[in-house]
Amino acid sequence: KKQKPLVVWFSGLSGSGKSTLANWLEKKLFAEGFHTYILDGDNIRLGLNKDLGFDQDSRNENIRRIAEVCKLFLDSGLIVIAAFITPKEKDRRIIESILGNHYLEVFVDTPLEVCEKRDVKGLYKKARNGEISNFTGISCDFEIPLNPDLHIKTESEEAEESIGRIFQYIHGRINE
Ligand code: GGZ
Repeated sequence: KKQKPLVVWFSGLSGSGKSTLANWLEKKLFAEGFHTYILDGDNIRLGLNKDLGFDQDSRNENIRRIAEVCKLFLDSGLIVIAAFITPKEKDRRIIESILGNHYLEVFVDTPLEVCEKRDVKGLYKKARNGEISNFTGISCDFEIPLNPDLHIKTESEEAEESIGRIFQYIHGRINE
């Protein structure tokens, strides 16, 4: 099957559901015969970017390097699914400047209260206790995306529906 490369970039708070959606989307694309690769904190922050922390400069550099890696994968023809908080609008524009119209911005919109209540990894609790500094949503700002291509409200839509909507949106752009 012939495909056109694309980067589907999920942005949103920790615990908003980015990775879950990324994995569902990969499954859906695989079932449809597309070749994909997921980039997320687990394979980037533990490897390539393990020298980076969570102060603003490190986050900017984190995002910039990831966008450059995405660009390499685009050259190889893949559909890249990236899942990073990407808290600043300025960084989203940097991604766009690196990837051009191959960049698709998806805002995973889950309210802070909901993410904090889930607190799957116990990080919000630690952030509230001051054990983690610069924690997005608590001690660091998340700027609401101004002009995302897709806006996913995880509270009012099942993941399956969201994935269906994303697939509808991108399938014209990834079919050669
Ligand atoms: C935000 C943090 C922090 C701080 C560690 N702030 O839910 P997680 O655990 O698995 O995902 C979060 C991940 C965020 O890394 P990103 O590369 O996506 O961030 S950014 O785009 O802002 O560069 C969280 C964990 O790292 N984590 N400390 N202080 N998230």
